[in-house]
Amino acid sequence: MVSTASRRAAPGPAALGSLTLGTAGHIDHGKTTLVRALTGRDTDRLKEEKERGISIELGFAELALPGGRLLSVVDVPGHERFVRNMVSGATGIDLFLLTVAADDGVMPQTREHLRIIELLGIGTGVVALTKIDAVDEEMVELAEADVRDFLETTRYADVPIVPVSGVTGQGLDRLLVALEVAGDAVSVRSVYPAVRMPVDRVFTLRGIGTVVTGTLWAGAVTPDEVVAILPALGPAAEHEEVRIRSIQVHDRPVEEAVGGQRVALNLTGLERREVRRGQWVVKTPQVRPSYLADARITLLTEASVLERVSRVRVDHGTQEVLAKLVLADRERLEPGSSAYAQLRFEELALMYPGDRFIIRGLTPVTTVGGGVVVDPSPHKHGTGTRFAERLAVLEEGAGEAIARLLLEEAFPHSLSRRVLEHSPYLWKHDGRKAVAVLLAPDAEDGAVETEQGGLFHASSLDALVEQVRSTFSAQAQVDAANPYLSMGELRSRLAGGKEWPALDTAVQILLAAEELVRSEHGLRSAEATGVLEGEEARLAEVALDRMVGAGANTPTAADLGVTLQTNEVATLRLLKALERNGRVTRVGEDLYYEHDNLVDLLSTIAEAMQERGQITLAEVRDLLGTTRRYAQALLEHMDSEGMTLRVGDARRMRRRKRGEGVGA
Ligand SMILES: Nc1nc2c(ncn2[C@@H]2O[C@H](COP(=O)(O)OP(=O)(O)OP(=O)(O)O)[C@@H](O)[C@H]2O)c(=O)[nH]1
Ligand SMILES: [Mg+2]
Repeated sequence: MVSTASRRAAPGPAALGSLTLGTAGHIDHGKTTLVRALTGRDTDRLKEEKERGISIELGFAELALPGGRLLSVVDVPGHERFVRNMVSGATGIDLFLLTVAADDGVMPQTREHLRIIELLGIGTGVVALTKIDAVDEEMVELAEADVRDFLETTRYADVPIVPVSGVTGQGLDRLLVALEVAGDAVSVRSVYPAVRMPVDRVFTLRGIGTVVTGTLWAGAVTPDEVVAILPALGPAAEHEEVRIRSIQVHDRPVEEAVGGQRVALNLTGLERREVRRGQWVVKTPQVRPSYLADARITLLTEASVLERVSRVRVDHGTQEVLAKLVLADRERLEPGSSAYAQLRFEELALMYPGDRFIIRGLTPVTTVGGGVVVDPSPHKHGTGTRFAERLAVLEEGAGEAIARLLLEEAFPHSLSRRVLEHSPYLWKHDGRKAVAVLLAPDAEDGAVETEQGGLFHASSLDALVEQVRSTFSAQAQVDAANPYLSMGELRSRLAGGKEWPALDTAVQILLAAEELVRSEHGLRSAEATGVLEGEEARLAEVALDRMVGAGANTPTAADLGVTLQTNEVATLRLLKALERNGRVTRVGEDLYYEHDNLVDLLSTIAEAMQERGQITLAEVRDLLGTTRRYAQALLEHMDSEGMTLRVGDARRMRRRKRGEGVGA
């Protein structure tokens, strides 16, 4: 199992580990006032915020709990126009502090914010019922009941509701205790174990340079380390190796910042305009930015039906990007249900498997749902059950099922064992174990490891081996004289001319099994018998040499055996192979003529026959200066080829049909 414990590992001086608390709640429900009452810090820093009396940007403060734990507090705006900023703040938090004003009760952004928190997978939190100083006790009770009713519709039915006043300080002690309890209950979040931080602010400090801030999601960073800023803002703006000069956590310099902490990084050699909110600071990025992501998405019960293709806003980390959302296996998605979908972004996004995001409509701009990334760099695809089935394997399958899928998809290429074991798709699994299961001798639909340490999907490779096998047998059948194929020919027949590593492996397998033979002419099926190679080919040339100028008195197999110093069986094998190659023709028992020689002999006979009208055996014998035996064999050959007709003791030409010629 890839350890996600690193998120909480190596706690800093705060000993209890770093947690981030995010506020949530409708506009004017007292979030900022409460944060100030708890921490002493006014997080509404902007002039516009002061003037309008509302929060716009994220605010940050540090809260020391009585038990010693330090919480990083992110205060978010409640205005419906700033939900995007709220999502940026809520991303990466560990627990929430939802405020509901006792004089107002549950309002639209009370619901929307808590839905967002739910969709982001935040485990727990506390509700503060604020402004109790402004209402009577009965109102407090009514408001509390209202909140409880709402909580019942969420996964947070059991979180405590603490009545407080940010103005008088009433109830704050109880609130701190409730936060303490909630903090202790925070379980390790299952986030991808990559060291990364979504950038929420960028500024320049005189004499120091560019500073970026954010909440570190996992892992640890130390000064002097090199990080990448992703996705690049353009082709000319790639910053893959940026050095961290120094780090601060809540305005204090530190030698190490860890997951869950509020972090400010001073980056060297980077102008302020070269980095912006929405980008990520990543150490050794294992996943690359992509225009596509496949995800499981969930539609809120309050949302309307989602059509198969729709345009949406996707809020992920601190980035908001427009996207086309394409349902993977259905025409429409009903409110309250979930399905797989492909997101096609208009800008590059950097998503890791398991990442949560929020989906908002274009008009009206309301939260409609959220999702979890299943494949951060899929191929572009439309709607069809097979896409959903593939995603189900990646999301819910056992490690070996995922590894098998990756091998199948990589085919006809192999994956190195190391790469497969560390695949981002196996982040929730033990990659080594998954691969070992596939390589076990009794594995069903397992993997094959090559000598070079590459892994192939076994059944795909089997199928290719079978294709290669039948390609060679077909070649041997079609052209017995030339059963050979070069690697290049095989490639163009089976792989469209491409370099397929699997094709080389398939050939190696068949060579090792002695089903294929490699010769000077290329590769051939071992079943292609009678072909002449090597020493046999040399002997055949010697035999042909003797036969070429022999006229009617062609050497017999026995004669040739003497010349070649081979036995009769071997000589006949040679002659049969030459016959298959079309170089010699069998004319009688043990009598073979070289092809061109035979053509000459037969035309001599045919011409004589034409002149004389007919011809006898004795005349042929004399004409060719040979013996009866050879003359007879030649005439019988002509008979059987349908060139001549027997008339008593003589032969004459058969009337030729159109298109027929004289030939061997
Ligand atoms: N009487 C009383 N007034 C409060 C209390 N909390 C906040 N207020 C007042 O309510 C108004 C809004 O408070 P804020 O803390 O700015 O509310 P907010 O939730 O941060 O608002 P946004 O960030 O804009 O969503 C201010 O005038 C506060 O003084 C409280 O507990 N009692
Ligand atoms: Mg505020």
